[in-house]
Amino acid sequence: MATKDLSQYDVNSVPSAQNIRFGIVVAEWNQKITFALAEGAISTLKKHGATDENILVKYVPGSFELPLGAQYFAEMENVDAIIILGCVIQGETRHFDFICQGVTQGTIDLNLKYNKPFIFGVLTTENQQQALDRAGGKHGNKGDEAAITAIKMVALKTSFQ
Ligand code: DLZ
Repeated sequence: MATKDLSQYDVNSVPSAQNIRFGIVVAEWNQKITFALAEGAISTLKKHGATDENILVKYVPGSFELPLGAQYFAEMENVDAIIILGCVIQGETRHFDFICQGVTQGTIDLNLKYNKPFIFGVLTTENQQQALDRAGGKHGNKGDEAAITAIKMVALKTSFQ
């Protein structure tokens, strides 16, 4: 289990997000948490130079729908990276496993199919408190981390061009 704020990072090690265009797909299921993840991601992108015009946000019903929502971005918008934000909380049935498996494999497939970064910002927790702790609570905000990862992956791709 995490024992620290996972969103701690060296600000100077992050490339500029100026002129990078981002898509963010947010699951509405567990929206108290996912909307907090989105706020974290957006404010972190802006902190590193992204503009409002270059941050596009769309919503899907649940985490299972995130890969398709992200694919719509890749096909219909000119974006450099897509950030996928969701929260799956363990219940009494195996639904949790199937949703986690679907969104994880779906995200990997998108990365390789479109050759651009699709960042996995999905919390998969045992309970709501663990999720709150990672959506602006004592373990930071997974949305911030997803934003940093998106910026770094776009910079990595650019470094090859
Ligand atoms: C059905 C369902 C359940 C039980 N739990 C979650 C969850 O914890 N987090 C989440 O994002 N979505 C959940 N969903 C909804 C599914 O992701 C999906 O929207 C439905 O199965 C319809 O495809």
